[in-house]
Order: sequence, then C-alpha cells, then structure tokens
Amino acid sequence: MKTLIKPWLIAMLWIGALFVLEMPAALAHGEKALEPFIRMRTIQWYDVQWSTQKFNVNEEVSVSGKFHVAEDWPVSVPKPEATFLNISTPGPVLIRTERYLNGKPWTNSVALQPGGDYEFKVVLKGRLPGRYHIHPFFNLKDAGQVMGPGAWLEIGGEAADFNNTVKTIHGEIIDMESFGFGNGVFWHLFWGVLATAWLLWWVRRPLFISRYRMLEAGLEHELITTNDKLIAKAVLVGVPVLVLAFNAMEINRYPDTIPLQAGLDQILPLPAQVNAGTVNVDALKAEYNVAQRAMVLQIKIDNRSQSAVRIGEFSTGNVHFINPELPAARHKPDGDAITTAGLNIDDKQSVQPGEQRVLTFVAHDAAWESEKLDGLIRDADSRIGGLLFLYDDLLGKRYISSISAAVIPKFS
Ligand SMILES: [Cu+2]
Repeated sequence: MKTLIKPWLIAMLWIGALFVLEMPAALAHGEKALEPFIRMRTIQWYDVQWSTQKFNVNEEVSVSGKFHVAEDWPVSVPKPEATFLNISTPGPVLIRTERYLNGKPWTNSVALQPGGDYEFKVVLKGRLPGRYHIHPFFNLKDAGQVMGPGAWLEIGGEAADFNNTVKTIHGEIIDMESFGFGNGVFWHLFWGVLATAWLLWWVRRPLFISRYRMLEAGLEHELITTNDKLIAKAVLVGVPVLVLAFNAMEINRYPDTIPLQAGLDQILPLPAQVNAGTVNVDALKAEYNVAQRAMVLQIKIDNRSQSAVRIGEFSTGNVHFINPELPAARHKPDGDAITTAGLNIDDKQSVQPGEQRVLTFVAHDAAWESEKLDGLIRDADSRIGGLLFLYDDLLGKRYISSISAAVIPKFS
C-alpha cells in the first residue's frame, strides 16, 4: 500500500508546485481579456494619477485623469450613448463619495461624443485594510468594460474604525453601513417564505406523471381543490394590497425623498483642445512585426503651430512608448501602466512651423505580447488606435492626436 501511495503523493505535490509557480499570472483580473481593438479604439486614457497610493481606513483618495473618445470607434462596438465611469475593486474595499466629469458633479450615466476629450475625478474613501489592484474603468452599454490604468493601493488601519455616516435632508445622521439593514433582511425573508410556502403547497402532492395521467383520464377538475382556489385568491388579492399598504406607510414616514436617479447626465466634452487644427497628424499605414514585437507606423504631420514640434510619446491600450531622446515626454506613469522607452523615430529633426512631413516611428516592446495587444492581427477588426503626444521644442507645450490605421502583420 505504501509503495502505491508514494508516487501519487509526489505527483500531487508536483501539480501543487506548478500551480504555485503559475500564481503571478493569476494576479491579473481580466484587464487584458477584452479584444485589443476595443482597448485601443474606444476610451483612450491619459494623465491618470492617484492622489496617494498609501492611506488608511476613513481617509480619502482620489483618482483623476483624462480620456479621449476615439474618433475611429470600432463598428462592431455599440456607440457610447450610455456609459458609466466606475472603479474596479476586489469587493467593497472602498466607497465612492464624489465623482466629477469636466468639473461637474456626475451621478448618472453619460453619453460620450467620439472625438471628445474629458477630464474626470473620483473621490473614494478607504473601507477595508489591505493591498488591492484598483482601476478606473468605463462601462459601455452593450459593449463591456474598458479598463483604465491600474494601481496598487495600500489601505492601512482597522476595518472596525470605518465610519460611513451621512446627514439626511431633515438633519438626521444615519450610518450607511447598517441603515435599513433589518428592513432589507425582513422583506427578503418575508417574500422568500411566502414564495416557498406557495411552492411547497403544490410540490407536496404527486407531481407530473400522476397529474398527467389524471388529465388523460379526463379528471382535470379534481387536480385543483377548493382550498387551492381559495389560497390562490387570497395571494392574488393579499400581495398587491400588502405592497400598496406598506408603500403608503413608507411614504407617510419619509415624505421628502429623492428617488434613485435613472436619467442620463448631459456633459459636453472639454472645449476643443488648443491643439485642434494646430498640429494635425494623420496615420498613413501601420505594420506589426511579430518577431520583433514592433509596431511600425507611418504618419503625416502637418504643423500649423508657431513652433517646431517633435514626437514624444505614443500610447495605446494603457502602454506608453516614450521617445527617450525627448526629456519633456518623460512623465509620471499613469498608475502602474507600462511605460517603456521603446519609441524610435526615423527622422530626428523637429517638424518646423508650417511644414508637412511624412515620417515613420517604431513602437517596440515585449508589452505588445505581454499585454495581449498583438492579438489584434488575429481579430476581424485589425485596426490600431492610440494617442500620439507631440511636444513643442521651445515651451514644452503638448499636442495630442488620436491616430488610427489598419494593421498589416509581418511575420519575418
Ligand atoms: Cu488590475
């Protein structure tokens, strides 16, 4: 017996060890699951910053940033007519206290305009201590979630210290953690018991086969008794009366309430950026070199601004390719979005004011593969989209262009 168990034990240990080795891969939580063309050509995040990444329970943290809504919105993705900016967390580890879009308080869903730029800010409060990977993300109606850059947040302190009280419009202070909890439990139990009793009333009797036989024999009248009918009538009348009566009681008890909002907020994009019409960038073609993990993009820059500009950064799907020769482009990363110096431009000369120039840049990094963005070449919609950041040589002013092009894969 002993000799039989041993090999099994060893095999099990090996399998266990393999799972443990695989653990780092399991840390991700679906950020890369969405098709690359959706991550690259819908919501294009930039300048996303957390006010702090280490704070305590009850302390506030805010995440702010900008996003561009791609002009080249994929045809297979429903238009962003109802969208909601949310925060992805592993459970209720934070609570959201405030949310703003373009500086305006924002509670409902909003329609976004392709081509527009928006600025957001979400204020959160620490609830459960721990270390969590948190993302701002967009829920697009009928399309899914587009993740923004994630960041590790470390919440210290004690869970028991969390306090979540609000003042009602009548000045009463209530604890949001427990307010109405007993009421919620009571009504769930009440309807649960009623529904179960109704089911049991029927289920306790012989079911399908025997009833089918009686039906076949023409005895259907005996299937439903007078008691059945009486109870059915009582439920039919009793339930609506009960609902209406308790509703009337609650309205009486809380005469001034604000209903849950279900409208659509109307918030327009930021006023056309200062760069609109100043530096125009048009993507001419894109090639992805599979072996080198490099995207080669040919673009045309039309510089109508007052000073010379250079390419500083190309960002797509939360990966930032920085031109290492341009110090101005080296910015604080968006959370822990991938920032790499893998941006090479064939023509190092600045584009002069009034000049139009075609140039090619290469964005190369293993991130194309590790972020599963290279899956693009196997998609039915093999178009790339991203933001190109150009910098003014003199003032360091930044111009942002959303570019897109069809991608042709190169396998050698
Ligand atoms: Cu994450």
